[in-house]
Amino acid sequence: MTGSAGRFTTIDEVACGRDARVYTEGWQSWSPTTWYRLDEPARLPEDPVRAAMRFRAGALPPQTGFQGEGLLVLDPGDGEPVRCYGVDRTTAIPSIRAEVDGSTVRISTDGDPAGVKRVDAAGVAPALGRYGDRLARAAGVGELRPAPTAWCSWYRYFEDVAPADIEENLTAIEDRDLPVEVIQLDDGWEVGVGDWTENVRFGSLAPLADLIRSRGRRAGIWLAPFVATADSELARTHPDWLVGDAGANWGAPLRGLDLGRPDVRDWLRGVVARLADLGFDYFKLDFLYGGALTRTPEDPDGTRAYRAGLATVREGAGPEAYLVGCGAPILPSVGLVDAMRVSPDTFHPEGQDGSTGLRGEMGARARAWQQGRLWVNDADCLVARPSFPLREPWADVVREVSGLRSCSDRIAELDEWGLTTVRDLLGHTPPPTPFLTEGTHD
Ligand code: 9PG
Repeated sequence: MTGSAGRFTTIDEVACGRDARVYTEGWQSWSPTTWYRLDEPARLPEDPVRAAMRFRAGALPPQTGFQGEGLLVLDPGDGEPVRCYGVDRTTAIPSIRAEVDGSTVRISTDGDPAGVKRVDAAGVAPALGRYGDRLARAAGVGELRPAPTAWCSWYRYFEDVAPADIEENLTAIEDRDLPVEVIQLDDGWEVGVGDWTENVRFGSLAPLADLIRSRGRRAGIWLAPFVATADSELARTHPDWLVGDAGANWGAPLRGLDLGRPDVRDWLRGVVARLADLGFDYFKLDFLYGGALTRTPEDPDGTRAYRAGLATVREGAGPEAYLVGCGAPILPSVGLVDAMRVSPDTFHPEGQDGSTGLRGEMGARARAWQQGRLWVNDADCLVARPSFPLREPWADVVREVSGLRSCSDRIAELDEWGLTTVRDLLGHTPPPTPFLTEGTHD
């Protein structure tokens, strides 16, 4: 479950104090990303499915020590500058490790040592800010667009969503004059993952998109364009389009798409363009890590194919569409998405009772520095109904570190606090610029 095949070359050795901390950038949106004390164990995959869905294929972290994907930060904890070790490119992303030996930390990489740049600054926020600015410049990130506010079906309806639910909430949003710009249909409309046509419950998305737009809101849609379940029609008809092991969900093994193939990209462009033609102009692009499983000598970590795939999605969606990455490789997405999920889900269906905690808090806080530099940070939906016991602390996290503001309740189930909080958080979206207080590791 751990260990990488590649060789690691030492690039630095640093004497550290007792308050030293290490930050490890996770591979994708859902990967653990946080600051650790040197004596803390790093988070490791519990099983092969989680390894595929939370970590990086072929580059699992070591049993001891720390590993970041393309970026690792060391605060020596003795008043000396914070050191960011990171790449200023978006393909061929090396792993970067920190090994602790007494009070010395050894930094190493499995990539070209010259490609790992060091950015030093006095303090965590200035160091990560400087690194983020540099990466954004190298990746050609243009002016960032303000994120529209959204209502999302997932955290209330999950896969059982039906057109009537969308219409009910659209009307409820109007009646209460809530500051929601996009009505975003999540998972549940499609025949299957890989088979991006409407299931029997939806029939056609055309009337639904028309309804949303005729009532003055934007239409948003979820899709997982870079994966397919092994039992999909796509897998049956085009087995040669699929690569790797992308974990499992929807009751089946998941495979990635080989986005290095022009025929796959042509198909992908068509899938997205059809939805754009129906009137959708906000796309929640999920499980994107499946697009970086291609391995060739020219593209050894699949990141070139991945970026070609994301560029194809943009072609299909059109230049004005708002693209939100989710389950997406972090560094390889820079410059190609408008917003990025920087944390795991608010909850999975079994966690609506609060029993699984604030799953999104750790990553959303640690990655706050990415806001306004790489993209707009999406910490995931606010859930404001009274039945979610963690709604108050979760709203605080969203208020503090989410640049994209969305909510996901049946509006009719909101009490006074819920309505006030939706109004407040969605009515005060931060600008697409860095957060003023990006915090420290403590
Ligand atoms: C729709 C959902 C929502 C959600 C996304 C994503 O590891 N897993 O099995 C796993 C399942 C679902 C999931 C993340 C991981 O959630 O983050 O907002 O859109 O898909 O299916």
